[in-house]
Amino acid sequence: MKRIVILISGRGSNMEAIIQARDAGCLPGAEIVAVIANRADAKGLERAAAAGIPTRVLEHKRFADRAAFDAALAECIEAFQPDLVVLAGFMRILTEAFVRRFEGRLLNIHPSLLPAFPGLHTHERALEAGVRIHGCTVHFVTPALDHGPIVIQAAVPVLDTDDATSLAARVLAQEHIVYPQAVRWFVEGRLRVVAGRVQLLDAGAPAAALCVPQPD
Ligand code: NHR
Ligand code: GAR
Repeated sequence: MKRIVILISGRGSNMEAIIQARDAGCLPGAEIVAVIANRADAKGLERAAAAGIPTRVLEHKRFADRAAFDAALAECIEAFQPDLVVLAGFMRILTEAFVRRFEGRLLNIHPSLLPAFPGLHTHERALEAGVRIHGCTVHFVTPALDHGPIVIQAAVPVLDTDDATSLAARVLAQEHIVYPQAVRWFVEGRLRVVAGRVQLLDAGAPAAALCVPQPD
């Protein structure tokens, strides 16, 4: 079994999409061994606990600096011996030392079509820039923020009537599809990074039964 640790900061809907994919049998060979939050009030913690997944809280505010928080976070993660660490709406920039420790087994979902709009407030910035296409990106995490090798992206149209809330909701629906897909590929051992780019091994294989989250 591939052991997965999920890091969250808030709502945890991407975490929930991965849990749902597991429950639907769409992540064979994957075990979600822990959910860790950097905020005690992260709503996703309740959902994880309700799903029977062990949870931990490590509040960044209690640490002197980023290095100290990241060292403690790494220890907390390592205790679960993960094969994969998934950032799902995790809102703390990670130090190079942390990223190096988990490099190659650290995924993030970012709410833009990278390399456009790295960093925060992506939906507002997409509207401001007037792009007609927006979306989300799953990537391997590297020390350079939001610049790691890209695993999968999904695009959505930007409508004239959009505000940041409506655009974020349209993107989020796609996040819930592509993140479980990326995790599945990782668990299947089908992702290889060559010269900073992701190769999907056995891409010609028959597609797995379409596993998409069901609307609430
Ligand atoms: N760390 C590294 N080294 N590389 C990446 O690619 C990372 C990362 C940590 C998080 C997620 C990322 C995103 O998808 C991510 C990718 C937080 C911030 C941020 O500025 C930026 C990008 C991302 C996550 N955080 C503020 C900070 O000072 C705090 C903001 C807050 O608490 O609300 O860390 O967008
Ligand atoms: C998602 O849109 C995710 O892409 C984004 O925050 C949201 C988290 O939602 N991540 C970032 O902005 C990282 N800086 P969730 O908690 O419901 O998964």
